[in-house]
Amino acid sequence: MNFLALAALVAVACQPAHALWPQPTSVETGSTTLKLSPVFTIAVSGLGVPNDVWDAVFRTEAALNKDKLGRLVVGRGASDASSFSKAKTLSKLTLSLEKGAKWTSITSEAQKAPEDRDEAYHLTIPSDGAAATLTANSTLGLYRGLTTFGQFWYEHSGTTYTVDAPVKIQDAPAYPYRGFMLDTARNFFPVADIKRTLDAMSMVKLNQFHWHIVDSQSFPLQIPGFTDLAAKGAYDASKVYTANDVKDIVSYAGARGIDVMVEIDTPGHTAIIAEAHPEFIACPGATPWATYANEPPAGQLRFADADVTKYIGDLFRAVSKLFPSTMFSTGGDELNTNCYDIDEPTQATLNSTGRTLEQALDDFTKSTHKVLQDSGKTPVVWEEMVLDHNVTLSADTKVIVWISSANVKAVAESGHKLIHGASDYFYLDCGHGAWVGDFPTGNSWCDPFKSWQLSYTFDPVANLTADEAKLVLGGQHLLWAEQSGPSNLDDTVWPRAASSAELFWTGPGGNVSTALSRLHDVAYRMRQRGINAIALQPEWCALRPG
Ligand code: CP6
Repeated sequence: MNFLALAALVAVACQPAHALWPQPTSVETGSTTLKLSPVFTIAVSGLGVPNDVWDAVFRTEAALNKDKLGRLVVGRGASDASSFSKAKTLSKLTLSLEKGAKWTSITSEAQKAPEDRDEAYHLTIPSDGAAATLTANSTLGLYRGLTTFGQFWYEHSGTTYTVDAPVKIQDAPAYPYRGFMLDTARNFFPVADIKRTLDAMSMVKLNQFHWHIVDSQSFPLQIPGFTDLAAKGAYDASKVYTANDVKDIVSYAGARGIDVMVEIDTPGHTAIIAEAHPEFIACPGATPWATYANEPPAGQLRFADADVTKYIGDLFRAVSKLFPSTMFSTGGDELNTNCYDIDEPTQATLNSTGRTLEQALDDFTKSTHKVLQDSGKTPVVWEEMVLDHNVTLSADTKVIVWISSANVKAVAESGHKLIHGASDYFYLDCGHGAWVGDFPTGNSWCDPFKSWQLSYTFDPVANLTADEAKLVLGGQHLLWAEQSGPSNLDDTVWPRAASSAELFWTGPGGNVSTALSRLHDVAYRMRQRGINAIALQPEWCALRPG
């Protein structure tokens, strides 16, 4: 290889970054150096500014001015220093709502239905030292703009600066649902891990935490009126989420522009309920487990039973009160019918009521979903509920694709709004290893490991008609936690999950080779904030002159 070719390769591998992530939909930057005043302030204009807006403002100021916990700077830029002496200093950012807009909390805006969220904002940073301006129609938009503002700043020898002034950004997301799913049932994650995950999510403008909180292996959620489930189903008394923990997580998320959608997966993935209510569960512990469930232990709700249906309805009503989101996932994946073939009570019920199993499933779904709708929630289900089962779903039910991206078209044809999360692109647990005998040590069929480049280049509207494309709400990365726990959470998720954050904010068509240097900076900043994101390239690359 000759020298020029090598130099070109290095340049591609280590481009200086405009460190924005996700890339705004419209951005103009210049090439003037602008320093940030050490006494930089953010001025908010208006009366009745909500507390979570002030908190976001103070956190941004602290991060930029002094906070050693979460400096938003990277150590790049030795050659930029030559322009410091001539550079003007920015000492103020003014933040205001557009005319006619009302001050509401970031939390209440984030907790709206995805279709009703307004995350657009307008940001300018002049190069002459005049105040920067951030405007939006909602406080959620202002919050997104603050995040973008914070991504402009580098530090060298104690000077905080950008080389991109003047800046003009008009930004809004391509998709309103940009999520991350965490399974806290296969292994437990303490509240602090979840908060750290929410921090990382907000850094890349993700707005939806999908909490797969319970499953067949453990029931860590303490539900008022149903406390026996966690008392008997948590791994131990310390591995529970109390109602206060949930409140804490929901409000921490809301202040960061994130809505929390809970999932109580039914009628499959429920074996653990037998610990408190053995009478509700068919085929508990049946062997060989693989005949009766996708993962041990076997055991699913006796959904044909009227008492079980009522119990789950009551449970949903109680759980709904803990989560202010408009959405509630009732799961519905991987239902195993063999389990009911060997369950005498279910067979007796079907016989006496003259229904098929599918008809009973329809009754159960209609009844439990009605409770949710009466509680003001929109049901969310996994794809099998529309592709494999003959159940009645309200037209507003949202569907998450998981089995394969090849199923997106069929889900769209059902007319339901859909959320991308196909295992062939978005499963973070894939590539961890194979199943060995009775012990699930991984999901070998979703191997190999899914790189950030793979999800980054996913096309959310592939094969869809224009009308079907309108049903796409967005998408998410997912972490099933059979082989994850607090010790490998951050490095399994970050910065990989940032790739879908940009895909669904900026829209498809991103270029992986120019994204790399920006994503490298994302990972770097996450580590500064205590999120153990993995390296994507040598640190040297980020130290290259801009
Ligand atoms: N648990 C639940 C799981 C999975 C699903 N639901 C899963 C299936 C296949 C793979 C990974 C995870 N572990 N409740 C499917 C939605 Cl490869």
